[in-house]
Formats: sequence, structure tokens, C-alpha cells
Amino acid sequence: MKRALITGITGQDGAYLAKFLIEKGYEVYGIYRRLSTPNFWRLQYLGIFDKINLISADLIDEFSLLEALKISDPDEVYHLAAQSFVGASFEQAVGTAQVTGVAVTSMLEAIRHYNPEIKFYQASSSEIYGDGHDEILNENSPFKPSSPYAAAKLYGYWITRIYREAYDIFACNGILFNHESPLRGLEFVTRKISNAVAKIALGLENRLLLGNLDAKRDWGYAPDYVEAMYMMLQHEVPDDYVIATGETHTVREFCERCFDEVGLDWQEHVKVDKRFMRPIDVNFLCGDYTRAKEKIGWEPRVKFDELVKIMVREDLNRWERWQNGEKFPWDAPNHPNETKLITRTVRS
Ligand code: NDP
Ligand code: GDR
Repeated sequence: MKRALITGITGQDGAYLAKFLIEKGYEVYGIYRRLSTPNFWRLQYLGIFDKINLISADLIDEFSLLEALKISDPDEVYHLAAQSFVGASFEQAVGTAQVTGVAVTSMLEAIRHYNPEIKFYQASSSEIYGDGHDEILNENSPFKPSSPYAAAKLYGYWITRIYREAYDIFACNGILFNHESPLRGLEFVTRKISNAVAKIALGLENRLLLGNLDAKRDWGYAPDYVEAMYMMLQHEVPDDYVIATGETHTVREFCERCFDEVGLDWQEHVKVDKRFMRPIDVNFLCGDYTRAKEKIGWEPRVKFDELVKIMVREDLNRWERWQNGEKFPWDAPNHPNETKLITRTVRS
């Protein structure tokens, strides 16, 4: 039986990947960090919490990562943990550099010392291309990061390549474009919208405050994307791959389609609020996944319209169950209104 160690198992991708690998017959280990309140809702929601071996570790403590390798003795490491919210990286730039950037080296060093035969997946990101593009992006497109998060991810990208070339470690960068799901964190724009639309449709809320509606993103479906991570590590040679849908849409279109789904007019509920604008934003992203298709046989299954449906229907279903008094693991009821939280530097 193969063993996999997943960092970031409590996040969106970690939970879906764990489910996928369990179904493939893997023994799955995941690192979690000690928090004052347990944070396993996604694993419980997918019904896999009892099938996972949890190891306490933190990315800023490299010895805990080495210990996690010793305990799990994995064939494959999927390094997904990060401070993953671009907006927060402007507020916690140094912390993001350490957690999202330098910790990739800690993990690779731990692998090099413990067992360099372990295969390594790095959760790289389309954010490394940054702002200023209007062309479809592939593995050879130039990088110009536009946030502390993106700069940290670019560091992680290069250190992964350096360990591949210098030490012959089977290390791959998955350059994943945005991917979403009903397990997406509530601060990301798609889930913020689908959750608000569900509440507005049920009369629990009336308005939705957003930032840059003109930003374009290539949005895919997270369960499709975690399969690509696994497929990269099964190929004969390690490489870097763009994972995307090849379609791009504005935040405005995402909004419009979500409100359409419940028969409402988005313009009656959505207001632009400067507090949700970033100091610099990435205005266009669209990915070309030809290499992934040709080399590892990966293609996206769920595209934009279906993604919208999946997300709005699931948030609607959850709030309806909640109104009927049902209790089940789910994030939204405990999530404060975002206007209470915002302190970030606003674009003037
Ligand atoms: P999430 O924010 O949902 O999950 C992040 C995970 O990292 C959580 O499990 C979190 O733990 C963990 N984590 C954060 N800080 C630490 C730390 N100091 N020590 C240990 N664990 C930590 O992200 P996603 O699942 O969406 O993304 C997975 C990865 O892919 C991330 O690296 C992200 O940057 C990258 N990525 C994501 C894309 C997307 O569209 N989703 C696209 C491209 C790249 P906790 O639950 O305790 O907070
Ligand atoms: P992104 O995702 O920054 O692309 O990073 P996010 O959903 O946060 O933003 C997408 C775009 O929407 C605009 N936007 C808003 N964003 C948020 N969060 N809240 C708002 O109210 C709002 N209004 C407009 C943003 O300005 C931006 O242009 C995600 C993360 O998962 C990263 O970890 C990952 O690397 C990249 O995707 C690929």
C-alpha cells in the first residue's frame, strides 16, 4: 500500500486530495497545526476524517516537518499548506514569505535528509504570472508576481526546480489556476458570492459588498485539479504543468451567473466597496493546459457554468438545512460579516 503525506490537509485541496488518494488505496497522513478551535470540518464533511492519520506539525518548525516524514514514511509528499489568501499577504507580508515561500525549502530539505526517493508535489500558482498579461499563459510565459503571496510562490517554484536539478529529487510544480468548490474558504471571491447569493435568496441577507469586478480569472473545479497533482507524480519524469480550463470570466460575470441561478438581479444587491480592492491586483489570468493534456492525460471536466451551479446549489442546500435546524460540519454560520474583519491597505 502506498503512503502519502499531505501538508494543508485541512484546506480545500487537502481534503479533496485526501479523499481521492484514499479511494486509490493509499494510506493517507496529513499534518495539521494546533489551533484553539479544531478545524477538521472539510474532512468531516467529505466523510473521511476517521480514515486519515493526523500528525501535528507547523510549516515554521522544520523539525516538526522532518518528524512528520519519519512518522509517515511516505512515497509521495503533497505540499499544499500555505498562507493562501492573496489579500492577507499584503497585511502579513513577512509571515507569508516564511510560510508560503521559505517553508517549501524546509520541506525539501527534510526530504533530502530523510529519503530523497520521496516524490514531491509543490502547490505552485498562476499568481506567479502576475498582472500585465492579456495572452493565454503556459509553462514558458514570463513571471512577474504582483503580491507578497505571488513572490513567495515564485520562490517556492524555483526552489522546487533547484532541488530537482541539484539533487535529482522527483519534484513537480503544479501551476494551478484558480479552482473552487463548496469547500472553498469564505474569503475567496467565488464562495463569498455563492454563500451571499444563497443567503439573499432565502431572505437572510440583502446585499453583497465586493471589490474589483473587472478582474478576470480562469476558474476550475477543485476535485478535478487534485487529480492532476496525483497524475504528475505518476509520470516517468518530473516536470512543471499548467492546470487550467482555458476559459476566463470576470468577477462580474461570476456574480451575474450566481444571481441568475436563484432568479435574482445581481445589480439590485451588489455594491462595490473600496475596502475589498487590493493595492495591486491581477486583472487577467487564463491558462493553456496543453502540456498536462499531452504528457499526463489530464483535462478539466467541470467548466464555468457547471461550477456556478454546483457552488450556489450547495450553499443554498446548506442554509436551507440550517433553517430546518439541522447540524452538520460547515463553516458559514460561524463566519463573521467580512466588513468586521477588513483592515487591509486600500488602493487609493
Ligand atoms: P487553503 O487556504 O484552503 O488551505 C491552506 C492549508 O494550509 C490549510 O490546511 C492550512 O491549515 C494550512 N496552513 C497554513 N499555514 C500553515 C502553517 N503555518 N503550518 C501548517 N499548515 C498551515 O488553500 P487551498 O486548499 O485552496 O490551496 C492549497 C494550496 O494550493 C495552497 O498552497 C495555495 O496557495 C495553492 N493554490 C491554490 C489555488 C486555488 O485556487 N485554490 C490555486 C493555486 C495554488 P489551517 O486549516 O490550520 O489554516
Ligand atoms: P485570487 O482569489 O486572489 O485569484 O487567489 P480571490 O478569489 O481572492 O480573488 C479573485 C479576484 O476577485 C477579486 N475580488 C475579490 N476578491 C475577494 N477575495 N473578495 C472580494 O470581495 C473581491 N472582489 C473582487 C480580487 O481582487 C481578485 O482579482 C486565489 C487563491 O486561491 C490563491 O491561493 C491562488 O494561488 C490563486 O487563486 C490562483
